[in-house]
Amino acid sequence: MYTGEVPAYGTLVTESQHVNADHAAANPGAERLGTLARVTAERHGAIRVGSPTELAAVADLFAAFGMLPVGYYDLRSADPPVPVVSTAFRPIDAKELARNPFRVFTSMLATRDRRYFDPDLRTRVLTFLSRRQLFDPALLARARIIAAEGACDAEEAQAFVAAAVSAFALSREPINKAWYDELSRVSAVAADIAGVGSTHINHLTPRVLDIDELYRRMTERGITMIDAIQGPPRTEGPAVLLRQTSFRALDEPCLFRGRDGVLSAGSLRVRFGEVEARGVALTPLGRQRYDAAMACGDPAREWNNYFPPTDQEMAAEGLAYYRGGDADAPIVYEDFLPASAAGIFRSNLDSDAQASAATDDSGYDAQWLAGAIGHHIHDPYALYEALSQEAPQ
Ligand code: OOG
Ligand code: NI
Repeated sequence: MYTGEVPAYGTLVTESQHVNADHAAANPGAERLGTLARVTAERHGAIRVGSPTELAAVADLFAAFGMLPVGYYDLRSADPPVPVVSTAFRPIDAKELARNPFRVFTSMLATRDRRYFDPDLRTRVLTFLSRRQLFDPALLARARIIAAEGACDAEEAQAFVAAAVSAFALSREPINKAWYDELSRVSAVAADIAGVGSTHINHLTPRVLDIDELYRRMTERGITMIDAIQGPPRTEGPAVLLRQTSFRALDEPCLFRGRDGVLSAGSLRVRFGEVEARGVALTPLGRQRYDAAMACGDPAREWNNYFPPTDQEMAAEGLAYYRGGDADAPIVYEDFLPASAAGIFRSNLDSDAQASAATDDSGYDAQWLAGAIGHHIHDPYALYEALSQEAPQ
């Protein structure tokens, strides 16, 4: 669906496959962070929803695919802020991830935050959201049964996946222009989420073994990437966490409905492309070091003052996770980075959020979100810690 709708994504996937094959052929140890087959199949996507009810529906749908909410990201603390709180749906078991290396970063509009939504606007947003239906109730009912049974037969799976995919296509329904514009003044994200009647995959991200090379090749092919690769710099030592970069999709035609009810042709830029490279997962101590390195002004230059050059030392100093503590068995970072996520959001929006001087008494945090959607949100560190206790394979 996405290749059909966003042609530049097709180019990205093709280039990513070439980069991976070339990199694996030229570097004997290239597959230490994942086999060529897995990395080349691997994707993450992103969607955005408006309310806990909608997020709970997403959780039910993805549970049928063995994807559970992991981690809590508050992008309101980014600079500049994005008025959403997020989690990511993915398999939590290493064996399942190896066979099903898919994640969906899922953001929820922060309508309880008064700095962006005064009580009147919040009420109107909630009313709008309560009238729309992101997923067919029959699809969700099937999803709940599949999740409970842990399986379904192949024929049913085909129909189920096709129905789930179509729920994430970009809608061609006319958009109420006045409402969309009012929300755009709060934030482009608010309009993208609550200005339209459905949700859509806004990007899909292949994984590469060498993101600097991919960046070069995409630029060569005439696709303008954002200025920088987000996340840790390229280093000589072990790759850590997650590096990512993106490009803007083209304008896509849409229909706006004016106050007078008349339809007019317009365009929106709501979908884009992104690519990622993954490194070893950092422990809380390693993450503190990472945050300090990134705050130092020139992380690429200063990196060696924060991190040792070998996996042996990373393991011995308790900075990163390795299976059974074995430096030859790095545990890949399977999650996201809030600063990079906010950078990815921002690079693809026309304007930043306009915060008022009101105080935030929303109470948003991981526990609040878990309670609001009625699903446990897994702690990524607990998952890495448990895996590090297992013997290398
Ligand atoms: C999500 C942006 C976050 C990433 O890779 O960090 C993300 C969005 O734009 O909805 O996908
Ligand atoms: Ni992404």
